Amino acid sequence: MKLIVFSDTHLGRKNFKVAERENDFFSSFSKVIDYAIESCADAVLHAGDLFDSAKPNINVMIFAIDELKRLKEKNIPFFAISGSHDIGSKDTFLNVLDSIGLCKNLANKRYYEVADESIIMKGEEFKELFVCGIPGKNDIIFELECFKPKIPDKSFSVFLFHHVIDEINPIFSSIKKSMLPKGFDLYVSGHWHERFETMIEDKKLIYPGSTENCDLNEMKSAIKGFFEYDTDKKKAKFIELKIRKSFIHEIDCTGMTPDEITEKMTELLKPSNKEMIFFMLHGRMKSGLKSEINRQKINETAMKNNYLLSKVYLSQLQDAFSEQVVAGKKSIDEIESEFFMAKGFNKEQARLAIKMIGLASMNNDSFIEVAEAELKKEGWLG
Ligand SMILES: [Mn+2]
Repeated sequence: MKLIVFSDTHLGRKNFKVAERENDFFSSFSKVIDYAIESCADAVLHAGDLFDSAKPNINVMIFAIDELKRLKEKNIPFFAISGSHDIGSKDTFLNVLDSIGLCKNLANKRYYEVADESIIMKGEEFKELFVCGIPGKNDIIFELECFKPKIPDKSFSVFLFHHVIDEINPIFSSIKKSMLPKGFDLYVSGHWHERFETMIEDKKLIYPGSTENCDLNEMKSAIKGFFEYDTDKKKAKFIELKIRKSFIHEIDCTGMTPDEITEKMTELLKPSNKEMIFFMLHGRMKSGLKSEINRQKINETAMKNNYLLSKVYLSQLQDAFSEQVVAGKKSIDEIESEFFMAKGFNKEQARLAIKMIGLASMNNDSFIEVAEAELKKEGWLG
């Protein structure tokens, strides 16, 4: 059998509030569906975060319905689990898709049966395939050892989950690889947005990763795609998706003036084909304030040169030393730090709070995204 395996499609996500970005996420999804149909796949598997939210906007719902209908017309079943993004506090739109027969949500409670001390996982059978899974909730891990999969004889069995294992990243992991139920032929997980492959005993565990860049951090590595899995050869082939390009320029502005910095960025704005460009500025300027950097000129040049969007990040950049500081008076950082310590913050929390103020004062509409990325980088957010 041929299985198409993907994950973290985050339909409905529109990063940087640009309409085209929503279409980029749609486009990646459609390409996977096209591939499944053209390659005559037997089944399509999705490991969570199909949508960016549990209640997507109507245009997003219509898009998903239309795409899944294409699979249905070819009799290709679509198996999924809800991920951390599409679970919601009460219910998930995945259950609507399930109810109208376009998807099997294996995280739906009808697939579990409580029996004595254990929970039987019933899953779904299709031809010789057996698929079951758990929703991408962290509290489910406490019940994990109670789960008893009911794997039919002579089937090719797949376990879907949506958790980061310790082997990928001990800080961001919510599950130990050793906790996963044994006896499956293939393990597929989402939540980690980069492609990752490992083994569980002699069986493969694959993370296809996200199909588009969900944030600025992801754009740094930016290889996106999905897996084609051959159950006879037990081979997983990664197929790369062509996505919109982005350029990230980290510029050390130490010893530069605001005009020189503006000029340097302008030079980097070569004619584009609707790419995205980001300038991350750092260091201490020779003179002037960061507000003197001409961001309007950068924006206008970027638009003239056909970029989809351009962003200048100043949070790591420092104004030139003011005379006050040189004269031995307190810097703004010191004053802020004292303020937070007086409020009962420890040194580390105060440092982080000051960093957040720096980000917020950029008055940037992607503040939340940037702040989240920073907190993640610092290990405060999973
Ligand atoms: Mn995700």
